[in-house]
Amino acid sequence: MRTRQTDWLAIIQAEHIQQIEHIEKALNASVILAKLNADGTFAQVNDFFCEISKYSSSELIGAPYTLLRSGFHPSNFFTKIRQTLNQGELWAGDICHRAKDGTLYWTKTTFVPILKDHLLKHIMTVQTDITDMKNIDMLKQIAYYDDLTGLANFRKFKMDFSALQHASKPIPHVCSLMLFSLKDYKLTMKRFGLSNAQTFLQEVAKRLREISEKFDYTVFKLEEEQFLIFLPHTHQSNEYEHIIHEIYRSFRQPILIQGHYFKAEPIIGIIHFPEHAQTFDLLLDRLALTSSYAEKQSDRKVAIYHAQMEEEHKYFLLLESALRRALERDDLELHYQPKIDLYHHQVEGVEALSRWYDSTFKQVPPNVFIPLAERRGFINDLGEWSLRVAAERAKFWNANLDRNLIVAVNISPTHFIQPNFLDQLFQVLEKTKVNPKHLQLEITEDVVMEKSVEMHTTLKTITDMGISLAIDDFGTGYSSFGMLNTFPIDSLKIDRSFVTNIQNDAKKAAILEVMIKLDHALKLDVVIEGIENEEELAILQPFAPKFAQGYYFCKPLPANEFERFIQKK
Ligand code: G
Ligand code: MN
Repeated sequence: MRTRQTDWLAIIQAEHIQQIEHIEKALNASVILAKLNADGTFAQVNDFFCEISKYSSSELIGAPYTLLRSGFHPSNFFTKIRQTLNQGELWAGDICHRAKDGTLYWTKTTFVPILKDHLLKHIMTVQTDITDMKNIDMLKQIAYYDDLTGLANFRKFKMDFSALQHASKPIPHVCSLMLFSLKDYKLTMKRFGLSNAQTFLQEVAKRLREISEKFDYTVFKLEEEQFLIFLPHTHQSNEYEHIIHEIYRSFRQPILIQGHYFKAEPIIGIIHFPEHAQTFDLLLDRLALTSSYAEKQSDRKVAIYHAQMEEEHKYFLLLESALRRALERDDLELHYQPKIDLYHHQVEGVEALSRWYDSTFKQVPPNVFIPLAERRGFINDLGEWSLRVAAERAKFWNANLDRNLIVAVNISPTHFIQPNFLDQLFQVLEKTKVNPKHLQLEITEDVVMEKSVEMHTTLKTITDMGISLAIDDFGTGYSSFGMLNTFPIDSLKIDRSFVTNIQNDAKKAAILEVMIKLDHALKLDVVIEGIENEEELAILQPFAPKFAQGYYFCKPLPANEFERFIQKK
């Protein structure tokens, strides 16, 4: 009836309706459309909606929108959308849906609230499929970012670096790189498990990122505990000095994970581009070299690349293969330094010390070759060798020298915390048939003081076997006197730094006096190490130390010379 009317209003209305129909047709043919009821259930869906969601319209109508929930978004995601719509506002964003067959699809989504009398009546949603784009984004995320820490990864660094260098041709962009790693990370984490290691790395990443916000640098995550810090500016400002300072300050604070404190000591290698290396690969090789150099520093483990490192690197490679060979051929030697009982003026025991003479490298000091074996991963073999040789000696001397003699062996902390340490020890006992009472292990206080049940059990197992334990270099680490009581320790060997220069340092004498008193208080054998002359001994005399060791009494001697020394006594 209406169409027959010819008044203006009718014509306009007809045109409107036609226009709306056209729009609806166009929309239907191109986008995913649905109309929802105020309670969030489907009222109407178009073919595209069915096609992409793989549900039929009869399955969708009446069902809640959350039927398509993918689990990708946080749990309050839809509640928040709902709040926006209830306020009469439009919501737009990307949503990940789950189709009927379980596959995921992404849509760029708009929800439009249809209000009547200020109340939400319907919701219209218009969507476009952006699954392909999202997949590419996600692939990029996977390819260029570290999952655990969210930091950009090495691939990203390589790309950024190359882009920067290309952009600044013909003069290369001047910049610096820092390789950040942590001392003893792998060993510590091996003992505390993967999930703790991951939490630990997240905290490390967080601290580095916090510092990066103060300074203009980018952090990239490499393998394990390695991070790359990229300083895009010229290094002439020495900005890296401030950064290193901040890093050290930040990592002085131990990391607490499940009741365990993890001390993380940074190792930092620095290299400048293009000053120190002109190609990307060379830059990274030399940075790695610089980092291994930094690791060898005793105090602050920081190093800046210099050409001499290459020479030293070659030297250490040769030294390493010579050491491995010497170990195979049994070319190392143990020397023995007597431990003197000052009350009875006799040799109470003996400390075995490894020595290495090589025809090319000459006498290599133990403080060079032991850390080398630790770094290069064969301290186990070296440690096993010294345990076995010392045990054989202990067996032989106790059978032939007509006296009881305890042979003490130094155990490197890196060796001691290996999972197979106890097995090795059992095997040595079995092979050599030594009486465990004639064997003592010298370990450092940091190893003992670690508050783990595991450590306590290990120490107890050792003493249960009959082997005694001494804490070596006492006073240089972190032990608390209170804890000494709780460990099955037999002897404290006071670090020789307390004796050095004691003539001019009254404080040292006072400390030694207290430590000697521990002898009675804790029922421990206290051994003063490093007494080199009569003067030093005289200063200590009033405190009546019972045991001592040092060049003044006897230097470490080869086995046969030690036998002669002891027979003279
Ligand atoms: O850490 P430990 O106490 O195990 O160190 C033993 C080392 O100390 C050996 O290399 C040994 O040669 C050395 N040493 C032993 N007695 C003395 C001494 O009186 N003075 C100095 N400077 N070194 C000593
Ligand atoms: Mn020692």
